[in-house]
Amino acid sequence: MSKEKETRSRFLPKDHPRYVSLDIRHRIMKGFDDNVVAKAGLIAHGRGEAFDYVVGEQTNQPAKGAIKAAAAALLLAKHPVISVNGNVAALVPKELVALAEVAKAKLEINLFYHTEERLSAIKSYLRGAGAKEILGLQMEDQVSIPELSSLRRHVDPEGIYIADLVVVPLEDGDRTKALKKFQKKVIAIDLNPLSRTAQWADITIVDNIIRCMPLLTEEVKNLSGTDAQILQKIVDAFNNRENLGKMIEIMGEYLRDLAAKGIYIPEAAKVFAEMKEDV
Ligand code: PTJ
Repeated sequence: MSKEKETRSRFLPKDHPRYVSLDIRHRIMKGFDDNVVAKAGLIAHGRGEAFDYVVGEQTNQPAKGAIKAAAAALLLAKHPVISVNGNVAALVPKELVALAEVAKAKLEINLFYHTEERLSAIKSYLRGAGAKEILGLQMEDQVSIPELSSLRRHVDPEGIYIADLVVVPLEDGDRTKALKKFQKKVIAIDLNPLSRTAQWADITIVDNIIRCMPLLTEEVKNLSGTDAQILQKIVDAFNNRENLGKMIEIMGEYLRDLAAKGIYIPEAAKVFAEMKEDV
């Protein structure tokens, strides 16, 4: 049995009620061990888990609307680029390659905590998932985008630098703002509708990347071959401000519903109700 399989069978019992969540967390932990995920990526993942609770761990209607608009925008773009960081490479490597293929987009590694070791580890993950072309690999060939001081400013001259649209999953807000100011259309994937990334993007998909990547790829497939005018109408009809508002509203309603219940897990509620009757 491989070390990985042994760890999984020891710590991740398949019948655990939170198996799916633990499995995803394990991917991040393995990514950290493999030098793919930054230490701060562990914290970012925890924040994502917390927000996922508050959206009911499901793809809500506004997220579906954002996915459709994002698919249409990807198909309209001339030079779409998907920006890849450590968390994304650890969580959805195959899905990234699949989306890049159907949307004819390029994959570019762009790291906040940039080191040559991490770059190389992420490249291996993407290659293992079937990626043929990966941009952002030669630091000496990179160019800088203005109004950004983090290492994320270094971008590939064949990728983000000339892109008309950039997909930024699990991103930090500074770069999203800089990309916007650099005239790029930005699609963000972020479970936190309050994050600066979510607020600065043109289209924000407030959903777990694990759930929305396959849906986005499917939507691109569904819409491919659609007349450009119709695609443009889909994009024009989408309003990110309204969509974020709806997501925040859903979170509020969900929390109000939970507040009314107090104990929302049916089995636990039943046990406590029975205990009360016994007294
Ligand atoms: O790999 P690097 O060096 O480029 O660094 C990547 C991280 C993620 C560490 C860096 O971009 C960072 O610090 O990001 P932030 O500012 O923590 O933002 C990450 C956002 O992603 C937060 O708003 C989280 O709520 C959100 N998030 C975390 N996990 C998920 C998620 N959104 C969607 N799906 C998730 N699974």
